Amino acid sequence: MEDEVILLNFWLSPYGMRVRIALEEKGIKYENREEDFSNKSPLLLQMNPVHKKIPVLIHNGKPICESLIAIEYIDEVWNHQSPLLPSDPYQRAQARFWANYIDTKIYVVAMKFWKTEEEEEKEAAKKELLERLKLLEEQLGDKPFFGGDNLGFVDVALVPLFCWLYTNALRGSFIDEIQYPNIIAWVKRCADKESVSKSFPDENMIKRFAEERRLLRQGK
Ligand code: GS8
Repeated sequence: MEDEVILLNFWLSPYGMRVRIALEEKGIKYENREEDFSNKSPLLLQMNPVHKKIPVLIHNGKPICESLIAIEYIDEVWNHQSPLLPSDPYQRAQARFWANYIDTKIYVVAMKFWKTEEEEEKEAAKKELLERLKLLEEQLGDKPFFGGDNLGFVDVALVPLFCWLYTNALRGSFIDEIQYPNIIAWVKRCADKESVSKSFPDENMIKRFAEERRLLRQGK
């Protein structure tokens, strides 16, 4: 029987992008279904009754919620190619540690930075985010990917952040090549991969979205 794979998603969600990248890395055919947060589908409410959030991966009718859990699931079920987690238990634990750091320390402040309307708060979130990224800059070192020679779990967890940081006003001014040479080179290396570029939204769509938000804020 053919596997049925559906992804409940929202095009701008970095969490959704993680799952897309993992599916693309494995070459899995899936149906992407966009959700409207102001009118969530009955399927989303049924499949993720606890958080009612995307992404939800639905594999042969069964839901897998939380993006990092979905990536691990994908890696375990489709284990024939492109392993995302290392096979060594210690290395695997390390990868999970850094993915957890990315979720709890990086994405949390990135979301604050992205969503806050208040200038001072925005500046503070940016400063914090840059400080925390410094640790990842060191952790990456001169390795091609966090996972070593190939894109892995930690890379998939982090890279969607940069589809935002690389667009609109943030481009160039947010994170610079002098202070973050490893991360900058790594983002480019990731973006060269089809699994990543295919999963990133169109840059113009992000710009339009940011512009609409700006106008909305100004009450226009
Ligand atoms: C986060 C999912 C999430 O925040 C994960 O999957 O890793 N820890 C989860 N999803 C957001 C969209 S991204 O900003 C969401 O579904 N929001 C809808 C809502 O809150 O109503």
